[in-house]
Amino acid sequence: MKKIYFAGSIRGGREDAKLYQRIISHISKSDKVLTEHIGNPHIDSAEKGMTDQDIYEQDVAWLRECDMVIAECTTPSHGVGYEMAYAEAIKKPVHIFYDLQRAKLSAMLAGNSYYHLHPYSTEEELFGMLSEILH
Ligand code: 6IA
Repeated sequence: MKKIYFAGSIRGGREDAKLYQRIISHISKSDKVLTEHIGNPHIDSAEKGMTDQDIYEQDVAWLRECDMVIAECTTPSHGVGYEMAYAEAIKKPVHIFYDLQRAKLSAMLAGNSYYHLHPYSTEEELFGMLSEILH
């Protein structure tokens, strides 16, 4: 079972939280998602008691532990951008998904050949590509 670090926007905006939840469920069928809370609609209360420093340290530890990073980057997020760069620096494979119609993916991700980019038009396409990556 691979350990997957799933990244998605939190303070950048929660418009896609339900999509994150569906992606996490899909990955969890075959692999272990270290960051299951990303899909939690009540993340504010779930993280109660954790300082920003706790969150940062926990997430960096999980990034170091994981076998692969999968990010949904349609909603822009400083935290996700940071995680993408961190994952590259420690040479973890990184797969970036984004909705072709809705996303304006940053040139700092779109222009970096290190990343495996997966633009999609439908969720069916997204889940098809996801299954292939996890295969
Ligand atoms: O800048 P953002 O908040 O959108 O960054 C989102 C990314 O940073 C996610 O991929 C997470 O891995 C990480 N991250 C940011 N905030 C948290 C968090 N609690 N818990 C876990 N990971 C986080 C924030 C709770 C707060 C809204 C009360």
